[in-house]
Order: sequence, then C-alpha cells, then structure tokens
Amino acid sequence: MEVWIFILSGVLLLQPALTTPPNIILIFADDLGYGDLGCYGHPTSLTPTLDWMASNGLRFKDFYTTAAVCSPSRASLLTGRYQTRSGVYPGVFYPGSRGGLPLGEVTIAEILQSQGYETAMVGKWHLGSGLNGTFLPTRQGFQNFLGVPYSHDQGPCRTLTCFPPDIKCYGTCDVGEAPLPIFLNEEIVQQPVDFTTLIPMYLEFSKSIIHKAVDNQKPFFLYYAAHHTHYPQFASAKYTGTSVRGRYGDALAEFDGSIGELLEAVRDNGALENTLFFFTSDNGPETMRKERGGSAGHLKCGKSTTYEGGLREPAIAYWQGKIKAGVTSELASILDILPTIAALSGAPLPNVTLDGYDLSDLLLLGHKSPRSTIHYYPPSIDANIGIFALRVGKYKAHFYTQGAFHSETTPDPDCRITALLAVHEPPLLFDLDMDPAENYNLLNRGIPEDLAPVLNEILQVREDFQSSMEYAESQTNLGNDPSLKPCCNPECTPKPSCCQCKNGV
Ligand SMILES: [Ca+2]
Repeated sequence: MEVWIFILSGVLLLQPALTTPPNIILIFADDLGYGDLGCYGHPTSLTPTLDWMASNGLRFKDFYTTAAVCSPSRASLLTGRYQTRSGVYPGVFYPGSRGGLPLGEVTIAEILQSQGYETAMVGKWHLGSGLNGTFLPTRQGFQNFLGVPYSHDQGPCRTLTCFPPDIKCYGTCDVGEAPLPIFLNEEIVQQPVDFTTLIPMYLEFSKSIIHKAVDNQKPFFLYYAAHHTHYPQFASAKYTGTSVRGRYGDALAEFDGSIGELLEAVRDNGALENTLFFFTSDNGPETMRKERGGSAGHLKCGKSTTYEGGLREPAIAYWQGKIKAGVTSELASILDILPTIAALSGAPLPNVTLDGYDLSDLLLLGHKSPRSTIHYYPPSIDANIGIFALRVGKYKAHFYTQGAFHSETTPDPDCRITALLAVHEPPLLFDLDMDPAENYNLLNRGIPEDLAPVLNEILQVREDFQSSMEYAESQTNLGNDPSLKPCCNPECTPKPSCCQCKNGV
C-alpha cells in the first residue's frame, strides 16, 4: 500500500497539470495593426504594459485572425470556428440587424460557465442584439456584460466629446443610427455614451468582477473587447495629450493603461500566478484614417484586405510562472483560443466541427504548434469563390486579390479601392519568411521546378478545405429592421435621435 501511495504522489509531482482552473483575461483590440505596439517596433507608441507583458510572456510573430473586419473575427474568436460555419458573413452587423451569432453556437464563455467560472464581458460585442436582446452576450454565456452591442462608430458622434475637456469626435460616425447605447447586461444605462468616462467605468466593473470571483473562490473569465484604436479615437483626461503620436497614440495609451490596471487588480487579489492574459486584435489597421488610424508596420495593406496587413496581428500570452518569456514564429490563430482555453480549464470540447488547435503545449512547454495552415477569407465571402489566399508553412498563395476602402491612402496601389478583384492563375506565391511584405512573387516567371511540389501541396490543401467547408445561412444578409435599434426611451419621437437618457432608464 505504501508503495502505491509513493508512486501516486510521484506521478502527481511530475505532472504539470493545473491544480485549479486558471482565470482567463482575453483582450481583443480593435483595428490595431501589426506595427502599432512598441514591442512590435512602433517608434512612438506608448504601450508599456503590453511591452512588459511581451517581454515577460510569449510574443507571437505569426499570429492570425480569420477576417479583416470586426464581426466575423469576433465570431471565430468566441467559437473556434470559421465565420462561414456560424453564418457571420459577409460584412458586419448594424444596430438594426435582424441576425446575430446563432444561439446554437458554443462560445468560450458557455464552456467556462459550465465549468463553474464567473464569466464577464466589457466593451464591443458586435455579434448582434436582435429582437428583445436575443443575441446579446448575456445569451451567449456571459453572466455579466457592460458595453456596446456593436461598434462605437455606429451612432452619431459629431457632437460628442471624444477628448476632455471638450474636443469633439473627429468625423461624423453613422449619423442615421440611434445615439450610442451602453448596456449593463440587457438594460441600457447610458445613451449616448460619454467617451471621456467610459474606460474608468469599464475598469470599475471589471475590477469588481475579479474581486468578487476571487472572494468566492471561483475562477473567472473576463473578455475585454476594446473600442480603442478603432475610429473615432477617444480617451479620458488622464491620457489626453500624453502621446506624441497624437489622438491615435492617446487612445492606444489609454487602452494599454487599462490593461495595466487589470494586471494590477489581479495582482492585488493575489491571483497573478493563476491568471492567463491573452492579447490580440480583431483585424488590421484602418489606414484610410491616415495618421488617426493604425499601422501594419512592415506588412502589406490593412483592414478588409487579405494581404498580411489585414489578418496578421500582434499577440501576447502572459502567465506569471507558467509561460516562459520568449518570441515565437510558430503559426497560431484566434481559432486556437477556444480549444486552448478548454484544455487549460479541463472543459470538454463542444460537439461541433472546430477549426482551432489546442496550443497549451506551445504555451506551457514550448512545443511546436500543431497548426501549419492559415486560410484568408475576404470580408465579402462568396461560397463560390471561398478563400482568397492560403498559407502553408512559410509559403502564401493568393488566388484572388482586391483592394479596399479601409486600406485607402497607403502609398501601395494594391491596397486601395481602385485595385479591383483580380484572379491569379497560377496564384501569386510568396515566401513569408524571406519576404513578409509580399513584395516578390515567386511565380513571376512561371513555375520553377523546385516550387512545383509546394504549389501542388497548396492546391491540394485548398481543395480539401473548400470541399469540406459547410456554409451556414448568412446572418448579416437577414437585413435590418429600424425598430431593433436600441432605445432607452421606447415611447419617444422622433426615433432614433430621441433615444437619449442621461442617467439610464
Ligand atoms: Ca475591427
């Protein structure tokens, strides 16, 4: 008997298994590009928190989102599935959208809630609200929600203050929509939003969730989907005028500072050694905003394109004492977050087709990534065309290319709206290790003998992927119903401009 006990204890000691499920803080930036952070080489950005997390955690160089616009990438992040499977395509949701992320989809929050986690979200949802709040985060596993059901430019902003004391937002935003609402769970508590106090309010809410969960000895999952770095830029007084990078820099500084406050809150609650922070961004920069937009750095083009600037993103995993500091070129995707979190929390995987891989051995043990491919869908997905581009290992093939309005004003004409849809047969082929900027097409003068097997493999991977993909009914094509636009004062007229409540309903 004593021998068995000895062996059992020995096994337990050898296992790196986690004694308690870890807390998870998942941070999703908006329209933040590959070149925007100090730790990714930006010369003037002030991002001390993320730079610190990067130098004390694992920084990814080859990390990808699944879409170069907001809604589909959020669907993929939360479900571990391509947006085609959930129907969150083409394009994005609007305040009056009839559709949303289907309730049958299983989100990270639902998985963790079933494991006993306290689940919460702050910020930008953008996966639908629907009739009577059908598609709100509270219906998708988030027990606590404070934020906007869509993007913060999807409401008039011309008369709103974006920087104190009274600097108005730059641009008009969507003038025909309802004033931007802030929801607490399923109730509107502010309409229109006060951008100058928004982040302090989010932080107070987030800190109370962290404190409550730790107090109750429950693991927590906090999904912080930031508005910052998406147009229009805004910040509270503490960060206004602090960055030499101007308004974008101020907004980015507040975003980075808010992550610093979450880190402090976790540390103050004694939970740092049991909390995984994961940071990335939903899509590449909106270069059409010029100096008020983000930067893809070395990479080509930005938002809404399938060049690297549209879908390759900064990503950082930080977990004190668990993740070794370093930089990795292993391939990874937002699709991998759900399976990884499921593995770390001990949760069973949902009984659906998943497109992600468990990266826990990469994070905790420094193993290779199980992922070898990246598929690039355009924002305007057409099932007859499918993916625009495909990366297998270090090679990327473009079967179709197209410029985009969101990537306007870059010096590269390929990025602009005037670069119409082009079919490439054979595809354009780039070696992303030697040429990450996609400058030199390896098939420019025919197919060299040594690249023929590479091309054949890529074509086969594409064929296998496309033939097995199942496209769900489009949720964005269900259209809009003006009566679905959120209004804190449903009886008022004329809608939607009358929907204004200073201190909630
Ligand atoms: Ca976005």
